[in-house]
Amino acid sequence: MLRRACAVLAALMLGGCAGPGSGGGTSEPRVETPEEHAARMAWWREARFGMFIHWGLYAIPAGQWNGKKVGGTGEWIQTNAPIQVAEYEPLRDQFNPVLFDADAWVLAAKRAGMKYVVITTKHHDGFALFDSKVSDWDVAATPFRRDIMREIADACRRHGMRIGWYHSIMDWHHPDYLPRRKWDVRPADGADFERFCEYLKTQLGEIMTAYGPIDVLWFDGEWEGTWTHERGVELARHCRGLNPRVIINNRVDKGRNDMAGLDKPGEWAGDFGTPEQEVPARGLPGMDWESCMTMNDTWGYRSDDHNWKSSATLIRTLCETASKGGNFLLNVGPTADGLIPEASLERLAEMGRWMDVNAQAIYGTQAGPFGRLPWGRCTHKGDDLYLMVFDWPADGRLVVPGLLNDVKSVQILGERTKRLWPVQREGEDVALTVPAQPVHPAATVVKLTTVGKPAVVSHEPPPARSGIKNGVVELIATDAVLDGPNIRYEEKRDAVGYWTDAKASASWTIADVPAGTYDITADIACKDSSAGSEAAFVLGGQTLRLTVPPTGDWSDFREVPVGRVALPAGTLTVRVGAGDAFKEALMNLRRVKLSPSR
Ligand code: FHN
Repeated sequence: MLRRACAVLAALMLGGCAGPGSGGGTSEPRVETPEEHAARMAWWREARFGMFIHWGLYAIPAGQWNGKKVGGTGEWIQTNAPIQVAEYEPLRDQFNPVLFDADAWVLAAKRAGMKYVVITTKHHDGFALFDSKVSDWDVAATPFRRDIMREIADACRRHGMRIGWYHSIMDWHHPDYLPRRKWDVRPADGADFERFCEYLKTQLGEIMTAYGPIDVLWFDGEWEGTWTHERGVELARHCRGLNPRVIINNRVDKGRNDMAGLDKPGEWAGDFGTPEQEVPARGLPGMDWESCMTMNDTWGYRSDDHNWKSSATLIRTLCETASKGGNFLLNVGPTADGLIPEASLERLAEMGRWMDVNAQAIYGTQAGPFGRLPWGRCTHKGDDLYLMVFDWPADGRLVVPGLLNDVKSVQILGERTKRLWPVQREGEDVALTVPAQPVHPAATVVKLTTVGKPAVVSHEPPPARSGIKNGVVELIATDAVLDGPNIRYEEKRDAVGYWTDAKASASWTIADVPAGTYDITADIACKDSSAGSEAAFVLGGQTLRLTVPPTGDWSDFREVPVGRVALPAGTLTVRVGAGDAFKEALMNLRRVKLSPSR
């Protein structure tokens, strides 16, 4: 799990790299203390809100190639079309974003209330938006010639914004990167991945030193087999050796649990988790994480993507991430001319107007103390609770459930009349009388100051966890360690899904399981058309096979018997994978239960 321990592990990587292809260690590792870690993360935790920028050659085709629309996100066009490297390279000669204005971009972020900018220095197509000494597949070789990282870094410093470099490990252009794409006709013999890793480290050295100290390294494209945990740990160590203050995301290593973004159990490099296009279902105490999202459906610009999220949705997502103790990294995909799309600017401006009034409910706050709130979200700072009300009570009565403290004051941010708003204790709850109309339709913030640190009684059931209850071993989806392609935990189904590859598996390890004979059952869902695959449940040195029955659809869960097994006492590992038969997908799996046989 992405915890202090991982940060300490990451901090152990001070100095150069040891190990294969890394140029050898240059300094003794030093453990970063929790206090030092907290100091290094302090600005990031305070910031809560940043701008993501996906920009590169792919903005030129903007989702079309040879007169045809290419599906998928704009920055993936080379693979989705596909476009051979030799055909893609001429885009370099067309890149001339004469309307690019780094100050305008950085100010748009700042005025939206964002505190940091993370921009693609190199995406998967391998093209560098900076002047690299080790490649001419870079902006210096374009008609534009200007060093974009230089201009962004200078603008960020001018306007007091923190600087983040996104850098893709996966590289579809470099001849030494492996594996080759299926569509790539270039021969792979002679390709030397170690040599690619040296190139990767050299370019990272360039972007980490040529523009002054930068604040965040946002790695991506770490999911392929050639990139390993060992390489991730070494690379994080390399980067931290260049700048011990830099904050590095968890995609430098292999711990990420797919789009859910947080680390699987274990020790992984990286300072924060990276949920993508989603916000974790609940606050994750002790964990740093940042949800990254698009404003429409694409990261890199597509001329045909007009599916914009409303400003209200984006404001509420910001409230949602902050209410769970996370950061929100919101993306813009500038055009080939160098302009942030008007629709993005409109939303940024609207978010900025909301932040002008309510920023104190976001910056430097922690996850609120409540479980699910019927009317909105809550953040917390000292004795202040920021009630971010999405559904404003038409009857003027806002109930705060389970708040045990007395209330010192109630202030509605942005409310013109600074009057006192009556408070009524109703058993464990506190009822506030508020005006009939909200201040902002998306979210109106009620700042409630308590007497003493807020204390809340929650009737929310604690989040279920895997473990042994009354002799029954329960293994739940959210705790599964997932391995293999595509498989992921699906928040909305609370199940392991996307089991579309026979190599994928889900496993659990539970200590202190009593000896005995157990009946195994599984909560599964399987669309009728995909039924008939075979699932293999491997535990206690035995394999139980289940022919997956139809349950109707991927969300229709049913508990099905799997078999009976005798187990010795001790630590139990259960691994679920594909057996011999495999259809469209194996199944969705919500829970595995081992009940002592009667
Ligand atoms: O493949 C990339 C994608 O293009 C985009 O950069 C996102 C942003 O986080 N990351 C990868 C998909 O997870």
